[in-house]
Amino acid sequence: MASIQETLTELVPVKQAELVALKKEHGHKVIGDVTVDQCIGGGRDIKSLFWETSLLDAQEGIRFRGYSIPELQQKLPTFKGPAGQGEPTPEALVWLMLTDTIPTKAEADSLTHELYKRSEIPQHVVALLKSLPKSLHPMSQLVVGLMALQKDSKFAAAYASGVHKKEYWKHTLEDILDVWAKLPELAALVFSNTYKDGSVGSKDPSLDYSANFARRLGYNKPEFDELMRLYLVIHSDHEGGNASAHTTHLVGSTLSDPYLSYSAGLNALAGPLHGLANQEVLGWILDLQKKFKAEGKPVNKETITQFAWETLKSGKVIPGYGHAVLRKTDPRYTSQREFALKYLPDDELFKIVGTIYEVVPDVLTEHGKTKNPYPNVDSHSGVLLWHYGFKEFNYYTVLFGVSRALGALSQVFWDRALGMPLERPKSVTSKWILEHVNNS
Ligand code: NMX
Ligand code: MLT
Repeated sequence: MASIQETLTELVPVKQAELVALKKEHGHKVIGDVTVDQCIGGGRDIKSLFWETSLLDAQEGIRFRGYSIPELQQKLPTFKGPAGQGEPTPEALVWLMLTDTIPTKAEADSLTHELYKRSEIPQHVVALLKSLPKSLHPMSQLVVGLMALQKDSKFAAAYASGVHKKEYWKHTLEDILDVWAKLPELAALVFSNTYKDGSVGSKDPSLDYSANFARRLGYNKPEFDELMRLYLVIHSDHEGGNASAHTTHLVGSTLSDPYLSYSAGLNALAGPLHGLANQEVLGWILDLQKKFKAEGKPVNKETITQFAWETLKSGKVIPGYGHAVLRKTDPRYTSQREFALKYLPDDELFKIVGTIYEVVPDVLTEHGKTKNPYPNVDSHSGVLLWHYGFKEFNYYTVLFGVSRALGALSQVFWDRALGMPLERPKSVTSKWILEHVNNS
């Protein structure tokens, strides 16, 4: 059986040739126009990014290399064995995102093993993390840790030694495998430094990436391992335009190594309109519970509607709802709901999430601003974690950060392998726009 490195070594020249042919045959053809609204409105729907690992349809949601989430659940190997025996593993998904092929169980396991081998964190990083104040947000701690690991970047070392550009991808792949391997370890250290005594649970080579991450965080229940697999799979990639993936790609295009590139992506993920929304959702639900308990009222459709309007009238967004490009309920919400129906149907917060779904789309529609009144991935993830006693919700975005590395860096691999150039789109001033529209 070929390793991931051997598989990619065979594939890279094939994909390079395909891209050359695509450019030669179709390079001059038009795939979209840009309106003034798009230019000043965050670039929505402008097709200007090249992203191989996933593609989003505004109505249907995300597909990874052509597969929807339910299809991944039917086709990808699981921890126990073939597809269908539980949730797919993130390692299997990574194999798919990198190679465009569904892996066998043995291939997915070989990646698990490869990552396990690389997972050690150097002592200087452990010490650095321990020195950070507990009050520093876990996302900031994660970025500090990842930046400190950059000392060992194999791409940066190869570049400094003058390696030929045709070889960049090999050193980039080395870094990417190292970052994937070490991120859960870093994340577990951040968790323990912030909420516990600085020590982390032990890992076990017979377990997969997700179960080992769970052990490091202090969780030792097969059901929680399954949740971790689902979580790491569904948060991994959301095509290229989302802020964390796009930032990673942009920084990577300067030939910054994967540590630097993904640290930048994490900083984007830490914003409340992006990944931090999952911590905000939990806070919102707890606030509403607290408020109505204090007032002696039940949490039901009526009180949730009231709370949603209060949020909107105070000039805040309802976290977990709306999306920049999706226009229907996020399939990642649906997959988490299905998990909850299977494992925790009677959970109180899960029921509240369900009631929120019954009323908030109508409230947002009546409010009349948001283009998509339906829930996104962040509206459900927190309550699943909470159910298993994972209540440190300021930390939730770190889990998102461990997952998003899988997709964003799979694309960075292909960026280097395909020799993608420095990203540098054109900007214009308001004066330029006025002159342009008046002259056309
Ligand atoms: N609650 C209240 N107002 C909203 C919401 C919401 N959930 N979603 C959109 N709007 C408002 C938005 O703020 C904007 O108002 P204004 O004209 O005053 O600036 C208006 O509706 C139009 O926005 P859209 O074009 O629908 O959305 P946009 O593409 O600008 O923003 C989000 C997308 C995701 C930033 C926005 O829907 C939002 O703030 N949602 C809540 C935060 C959230 O859940 N973020 C997580 C997204 C997923 N992720 O993991 O990254
Ligand atoms: C994501 O997963 O990155 C979010 O849904 C945001 C986006 O796609 O823009």
